[in-house]
Amino acid sequence: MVRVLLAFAAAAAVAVAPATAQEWRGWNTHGAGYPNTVALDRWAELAAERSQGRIRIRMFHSAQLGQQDEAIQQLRLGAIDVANFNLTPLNNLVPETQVFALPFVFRDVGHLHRVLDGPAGAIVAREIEAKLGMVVLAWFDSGARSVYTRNRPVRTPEDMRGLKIRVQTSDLFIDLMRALGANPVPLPFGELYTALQTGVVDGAENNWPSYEAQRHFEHARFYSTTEHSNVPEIVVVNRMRWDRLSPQDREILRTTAREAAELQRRLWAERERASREKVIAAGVVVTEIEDRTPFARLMEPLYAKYAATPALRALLEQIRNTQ
Ligand code: BDP
Repeated sequence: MVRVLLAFAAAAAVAVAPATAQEWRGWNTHGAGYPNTVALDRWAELAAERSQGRIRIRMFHSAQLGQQDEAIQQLRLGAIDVANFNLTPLNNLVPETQVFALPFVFRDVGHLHRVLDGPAGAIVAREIEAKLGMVVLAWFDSGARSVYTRNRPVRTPEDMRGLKIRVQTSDLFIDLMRALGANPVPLPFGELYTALQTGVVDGAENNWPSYEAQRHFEHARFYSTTEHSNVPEIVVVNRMRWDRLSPQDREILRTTAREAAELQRRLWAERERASREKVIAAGVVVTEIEDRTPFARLMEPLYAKYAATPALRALLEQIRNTQ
């Protein structure tokens, strides 16, 4: 009898334990040393420390829990608890995110950060929360995305004609490539290295750190600084998880996520330079696009299409009016 009771008590203790100290699963597409990876690990550390172990996040890096489109669904369902997502794969789900992906919409990095941390950032965060069942805690920088190709450099939009260019799952990016006369090929990030290697695509577009860290430069040796989009990234938590937290723990999670974002942005600026130098040393041919007007002009129709409603136009104005 005593044995049975003890066993029962032990089982009850196990059943109760997860409510206080359950480990959350975190998703991230990048590998060791990447600014996002370092910042997310720091976030987990800070959150655990300040909550005295009540919030325990185990980060799974390098897309171990799946590619980004799947991870977004997993996070909505609660199979993944926290994540860092680029806004592009949310474009088709939340129209407001498209405005942040529009070509040449941010004037410079300072402008981007002020927009993210200001009212426009709050609007986009609110819409993501309302539509997707996830709560946005902070914004990461993802730099400027540029085009890179396998066989020849891109100097003008004409050079893009007919090229198969990999894009993320986003109608806006599909239209952006079509506007340049290229053939967009949506592919998961994790499949791109092989696609470049085997010639399934002629090129792709990304920032310096991803181009370098994913080793795309090994097979696409021509990088052209089109800098056509500065689409940023979010740090999110599943809505049900969030709702179950005490106000104190919510505050801890939010504050530590913001501190992690500050770290990410600092590391980002350094890594952009370092990645650029590294690929140049490895023999990459950089084509500096001095005049981006021909690219911008062809992409102009995206504004009418993706900032079509009064609310989206107001958001665009909000960005433009951010000093
Ligand atoms: C990287 C983003 C990552 C995207 C990737 C891509 O950080 O979230 O998945 O680009 O192009 O810059 O898929």
